[in-house]
Formats: sequence, structure tokens, C-alpha cells
Amino acid sequence: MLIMLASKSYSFGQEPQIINIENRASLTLNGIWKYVVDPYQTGYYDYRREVRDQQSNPSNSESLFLGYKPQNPSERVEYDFEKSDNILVPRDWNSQKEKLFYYEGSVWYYKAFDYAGASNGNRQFIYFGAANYEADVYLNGKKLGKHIGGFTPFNFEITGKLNPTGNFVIVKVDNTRGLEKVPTINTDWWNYGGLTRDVKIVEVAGTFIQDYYIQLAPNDSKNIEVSVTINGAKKANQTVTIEIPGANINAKCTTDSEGKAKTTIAAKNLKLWSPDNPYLYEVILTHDKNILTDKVGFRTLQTQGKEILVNGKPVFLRGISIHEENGIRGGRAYSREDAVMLLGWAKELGCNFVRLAHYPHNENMARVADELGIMVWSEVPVYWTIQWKNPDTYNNAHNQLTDMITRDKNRASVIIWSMANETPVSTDRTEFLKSMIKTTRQMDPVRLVSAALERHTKAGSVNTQVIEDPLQEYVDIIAFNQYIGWYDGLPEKCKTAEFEIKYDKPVMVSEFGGDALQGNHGSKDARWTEEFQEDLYVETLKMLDKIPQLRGITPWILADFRSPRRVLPNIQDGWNRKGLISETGDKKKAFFVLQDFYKMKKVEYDKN
Ligand code: GCB
Repeated sequence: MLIMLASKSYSFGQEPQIINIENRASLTLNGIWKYVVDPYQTGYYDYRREVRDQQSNPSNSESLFLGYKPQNPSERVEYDFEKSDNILVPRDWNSQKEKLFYYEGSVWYYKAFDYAGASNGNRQFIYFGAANYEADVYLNGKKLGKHIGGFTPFNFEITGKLNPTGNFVIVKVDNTRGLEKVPTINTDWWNYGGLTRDVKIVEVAGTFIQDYYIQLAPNDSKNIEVSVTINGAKKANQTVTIEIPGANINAKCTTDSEGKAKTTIAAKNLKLWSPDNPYLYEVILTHDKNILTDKVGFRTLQTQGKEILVNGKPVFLRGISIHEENGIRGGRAYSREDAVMLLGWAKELGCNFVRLAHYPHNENMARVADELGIMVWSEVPVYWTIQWKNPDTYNNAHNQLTDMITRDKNRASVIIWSMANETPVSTDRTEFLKSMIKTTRQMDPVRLVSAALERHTKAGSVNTQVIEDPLQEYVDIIAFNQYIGWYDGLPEKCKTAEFEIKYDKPVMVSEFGGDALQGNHGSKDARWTEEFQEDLYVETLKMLDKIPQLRGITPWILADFRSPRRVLPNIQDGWNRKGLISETGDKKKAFFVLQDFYKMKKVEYDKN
């Protein structure tokens, strides 16, 4: 049943995603907005709990989305955005406003703007990089639509709805957690709310290039596969030119009646993208004199037995897990500067790979990874126990997956799409994830599919570790999280552990680690000290290095991150302390253990 649902589109009024927003003509709406906190959703529901924006004549007095102003002194209007407090976009609200630190609920955002430039025949869209978790969007008092899911972009067409002056956009953002949601109510990270990524008005031609895929054909460094989607009244029979000047490529393709075009372009002597040489070509797409540029790397990717081959060469994924958080500033990471900081630390650690846990990170991460030569694992928030039998939950997860792939499919850095993290084995769970895998492979024939699974001590054994998950059959890389020495015994236990992995596939340990408060020193037997964490890394790395199929690790985690689950006073204080770097940017001892291991692994693999 789930498989049938997979082919249906997600029905929350969402319009097809426009990709490569960064390189399109746009007006940023980033900056200072106004906000109203509305825990009872008074602006959304009336006192009979009827949804106001579905009423033919919603009350001016309380319907916040109308952005109404009293016309005379006797009129009752119980809100005033212009007199309300300021808030920055993009940013979560929790890290900006002390009173909203723990807040989970509805907040109304308001921004006034002029738009004088709309030229004849052009179309405008309002674009949101992400809003956590649900967003109801209104322009000049009229509803544009609703979006569900906190980490993926969305846009609504607003052609003909803009005035030269006096426009205002109002968004109700609601980060209430829910059992049926993705993620569900239970996570080990902060539920940052708000307009957490860029907001823009994007202007395009009447008929325009909405989406495209430009990547090497599977296992073939001599052919580039291109597909293009044109959107607009004249979408059929349109010619799109694809130029890659650096590779002497100038090709054309023509759209069918659906506005879709496909072609394969022969390429000679391409400089392939790799972590050692992250070469990006300028790609120029032209349709009807409208130019869209991008920077695209080309590399091949496959697995062969236990090997992961990038451009035909075996690699070891020297990785680290990362949350989308800037602990130094506080709050969700969103900017290019945040990406440079986080990925710069990963580089310093000796990484050629990062696991962007546990949800799609902002687009800057994959773009900066492309530039720095860092391979990426990208993931959807199918985390722990979600409602496997609920079709809405499936549609939601599926939609987040397709939006993630749509956005980042032209980034050479992205090599793995991950379906889930630590999900409990059951038939319903496996069907759910198999169906997600099927979609992923249809959308992207090149990238590898994985999921962070769990391991167990084999029944009847003292310390033999097994992965008993039928999903292993369906993934390209067997990845699992393991915390021997932290949640399971002490680091000593690593000395006798053995892993029994039945598949001849590459294996990745997607998490291991333990908490240490930076600056807390003591014996290696004392929990929460840097020495304990250091010893845990020493013992874990020795243990894992014995797994014959091991082709990568992404220890948990680059930096300490906020989590409401972590309440131990004077140690955690609301932070998960498994970071190798503290929220002050200071490195803990374990950082250097991993750095040494990666130096060794680099030498080992460079010999190949
Ligand atoms: C895990 C989860 C991760 C947690 C981590 C921990 O297995 O995947 O989200 O933060 O363990 O610190 O317990």
C-alpha cells in the first residue's frame, strides 16, 4: 500500500520546487521582521475553533494573517505588527529571544516590502529555505499555502499579487511536536522554531528553467546526463542550451509536451571532482535568452564488494557527524559562514566526509562541501520510532526525501542519501523504508543509499556484535551506530568485541562516542572527563579497524549541541557533550586522537 502512496504527490498545497535559487534574480526578505507569539493560535482559530482563513469573512479584529490596521479610533483590532517586537530572519526564535528559548507553538512573522521592479511577463515566487515545522503563508492578507516539514525549501507563485509599494508577507510558523510528524516528538536535538533559512522573492521569465539534473552517467566518466524541466505556458517544444565552457561543451535539448527534456552529452578529458581536487565547472543553461548558471563537479561513484569507488578508486570515508547548529553564536546554522566554520573544523580534523545528521541541512553546506572537497551523507528526519503505518507520516517523510534530493542532486559532494536513523525493525518499518529507497533510486541512479541501523550483542555470545536488520539487503552501504564503552559497558569492552557482518558490502560506523565537558580533566575512568572520551576514541578506533569491510566512520559528533534531554548539572546543562569541540570552539583531547587516525588512514588509502 505504501508503494502506491509513494507515487502520489504530497498534498499540502505545495508547488514544485525551483532549484538553484542562489543564482536567480531575487529580492531578499532576510533581515528584520516583526513577530507576535500566539500560543493559543487566536489569530488562526476563532472561539469555535473554526479556521479563520477558511471563512468567507474572517474577523479583522483577530485574524492576524490579514495584517489589518484600524480605519478609525473606534475600531477594535487586537494586534499591531508594526508596533510588535523585532526578530531576525533567517534565525530560529529560541536563540534570539530569551522568552522563546523553550517555546514550542505558533509565532506570526510579518514583513513589509516594496516591489517596484516586476517587469512585464515575468513571474515572481516567494521562496523559503526552511521553516520549522509548519508554515502558513499569506501575502497582502491572502493565503498562498501551507508547508509541512522543517528542513526543506518551498515556494509559492505570487505573480500578479505584488504591488509596487506596501506589500506585506505574514507567516504563521508552528514548531509544535507531534507523534505523527517527521521527526516525531522524541529526538535528541533542540526543536528550534522559526524562519530558519533565507526568504526571497525570486523573479523568473514567464516560461523558465525550474529544475535540472547534470551529472555523469552511472560509472561513466565520459558521458554527462542532463535532464531539464521547464515551467510555464510555453513549456512544450522549447530548446535549452547547456554550455560548459571549461570542457568545450555546447549542447542542446528540446522539451516534450510536459516541459521535460533529456540528453546525454559526450565529454572528453573532464577534470573529475574529488576530495583532493574539488574541481567545479561553470555550467550555463540558456532558455530563450534567459541564463542560469551553476558550478557543478563531475565524479563517478559505485560500490564493488566491500569497496566504495570514487572515480574508480577505493576510498575510506574519514568522516564526522554534524548537527546544523552554531554553538558559538547559538542556534541553528544557516549561512555560508556557518558552513565554512563547521566544514573548516571537519577539514582540520582530516575529514574527507561528513554526515549531516539528522535532517536536510541548509543548502550552503552542500555547496561549501563541493568547494572544499568534502563528501556528504545527507539524511531525512526518519528518526527513532515514527508512525510506520500512518500514510500521512509516510507522505510527509517521502516529501522531505524528494525535496532534499531535488535540491542537492547536482552537488558532487553528496554521495549518500540516508533514509533513517536507529529505527526499530518491523515489517511495517522495512516496507516504509524500502519504498523510500525505491523513490531515491528512481530519482537518482548514481548516489548510494544507506541508513544508520543498530547493532546488538549476538544471542548466546559474550561480545559478538551483529546487525540483525533486513534493510541491509536493500542499502548500498551498511551503516550502524554503536556506543560500546558509553551506553554499553566501559571502553574496556571494546577490547574483546568482534563484529560479525554477513554482507559483502562496504560498512560504515555512522556513530560512536561519549560525553566530555571541555576543560573537565581527570582519570580516564571518570565519566564526563576529556580523558574518558579520549580513551573511548582510542579503544573504539582499534576495535572498528578490525572490521574487514570497514570503509568509513562518522563519530558522534563534531561539536557539542543543545538537547533538552541532557539535564546533568554542571556537565550537560542542556547540551549533548559528545562533541569533539565545545560551544566555545575549543577542541577536546579526543579531537586529536581522531585526527591522528585520519592521518594514518589517508596515508593507507593514498598508496592505492
Ligand atoms: C544516537 C542518536 C543521536 C544521539 C546520540 C547520543 O544514537 O542517533 O541522535 O544524539 O545517540 O548522544 O545519544
